[in-house]
Amino acid sequence: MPLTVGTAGHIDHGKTALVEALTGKNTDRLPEELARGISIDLGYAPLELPDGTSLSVVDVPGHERFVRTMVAGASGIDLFLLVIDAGEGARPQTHEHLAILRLLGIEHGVVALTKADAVEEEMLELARMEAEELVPGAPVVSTSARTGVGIDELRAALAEVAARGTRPDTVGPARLHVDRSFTLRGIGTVTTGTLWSGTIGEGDELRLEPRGRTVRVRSVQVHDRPVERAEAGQRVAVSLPGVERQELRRGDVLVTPGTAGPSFRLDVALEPLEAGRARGEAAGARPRAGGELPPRVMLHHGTAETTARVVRAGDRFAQLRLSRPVVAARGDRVVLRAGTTVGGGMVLDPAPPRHSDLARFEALDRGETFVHAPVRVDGEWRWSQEWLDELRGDLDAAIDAADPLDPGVPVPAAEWAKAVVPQLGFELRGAKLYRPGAAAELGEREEEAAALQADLGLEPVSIEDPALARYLEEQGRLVRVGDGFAISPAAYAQARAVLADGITLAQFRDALGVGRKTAQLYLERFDADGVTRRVGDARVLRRR
Ligand SMILES: Nc1nc2c(ncn2[C@@H]2O[C@H](COP(=O)(O)OP(=O)(O)OP(=O)(O)O)[C@@H](O)[C@H]2O)c(=O)[nH]1
Ligand SMILES: [Mg+2]
Repeated sequence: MPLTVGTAGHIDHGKTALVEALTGKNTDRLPEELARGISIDLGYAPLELPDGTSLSVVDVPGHERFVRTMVAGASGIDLFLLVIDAGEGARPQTHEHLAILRLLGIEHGVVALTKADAVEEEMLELARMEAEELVPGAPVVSTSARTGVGIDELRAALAEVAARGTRPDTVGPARLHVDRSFTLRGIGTVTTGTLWSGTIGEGDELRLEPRGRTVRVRSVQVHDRPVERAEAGQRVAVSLPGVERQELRRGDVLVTPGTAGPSFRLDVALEPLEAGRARGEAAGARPRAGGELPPRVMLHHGTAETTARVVRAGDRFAQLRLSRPVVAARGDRVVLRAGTTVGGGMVLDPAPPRHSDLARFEALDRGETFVHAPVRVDGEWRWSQEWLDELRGDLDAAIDAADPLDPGVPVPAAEWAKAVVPQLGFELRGAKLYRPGAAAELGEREEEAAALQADLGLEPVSIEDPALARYLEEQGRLVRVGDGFAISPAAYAQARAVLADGITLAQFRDALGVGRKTAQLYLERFDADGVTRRVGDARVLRRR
């Protein structure tokens, strides 16, 4: 059973050195990491334990400024490896990382006291006592990456907690939260992440969200080794032919089609920051769930982060309104930060209605389910009337804001579009939706149109707005020539009158009294309109 273990702990406490001692791999690879001697981005290494357990290690940075990166690395892990410098004891990010692990629901792990070679026995004993109090129930192992002391014991402790830990869900739909992507010569775009649930294999069709794109997996690797099928709990690299590297970024999600879509709202049950416990203070009253949450927070989910507005519902619940969509599922954990970690939550509804009352939250919390945004049930899409009305309202607002010359909105790029669009009552023209019978109108642009028309004559005038020009041409108010120019309809008629069978460009130019370039534009337009045809140097008139 593969599992992922993530490091945690204050800056410089020896996380990366310990991972290297365990796995033989130095995960600090960025030039800036090597120069500054600190971790900045996530690092990954495979770890085979003596009992045959294979773990993927995610090494996180400890610097205060990179807590967001730590959260991205920690979400999706199965076990923690909390690292505490035996000489320093617990420091601010020891506490914060521990709080984050608790908010993410990661309960099983090991505490490693590091740099045992650098402290006296008595100091080590103090550090051990502090660690046991801080993380009750977790094995505490003294180690030194420098001398190798305790590394075997640490392996044994990891094997023990791995055997106790919860199994990742390998039967559910596939969900992979992207943390890195790169281009490999001869292979194309490769993206990596921790597989939260399900399996991914060669040839699988997946959805890349929130972009809303269907992709096909060419090949799968686990820690640089090709596999037929990767399963939940593994570090996975997936190659996606036809996808540009720029189309992928940390925070994106690959999912089994039809199982999860992007959402701008999450209904959550708030999780308290266990401040008292995390700081090792005397056990105080359990803080109220949610406690004091600022109205605006940074939401961390999977490898994604976005600002969110917190709309409370009673003491224990909130709707989070996001500025960028996330792809979540019921039961997912989120972390809320505002400068520092301020709380967290468990997703009750990943796609809730905009307005929901306390009763709905409570029902969700009791395990009831509601269909709001579309879900696929037995192959068919279902959604609530309220959701459909919300969508129609959003599209109506977008149409109101659209250019009156083209009063339509693109069809939503979602999987449910085919099922939902016919229910909306809009008219589908090409790839856009319009109100039934809606026609282009100038609206407030009549003045602009009149000014443009007043400029027109024999000489082509350059036009700035192609949509406006197209509209005016349909109305018979101008004629477009070349790429981005227009003439008056009268000029077109005048030029048409001087055409004669067999006329050359030079003759036409002289007859019309314009320059060569202008003459050329007119003749091209006549060709396009089927009035003339080019034969050698001359134009012959086509007759119908
Ligand atoms: N004496 C001694 N020094 C150690 C040991 N392990 C790590 N160090 C030193 O501690 C410093 C920090 O080690 P890292 O492994 O980079 O610490 P880190 O926790 O990964 O730091 P960040 O990733 O920046 O949070 C380095 O200078 C290491 O050489 C050890 O076992 N003994
Ligand atoms: Mg490090």
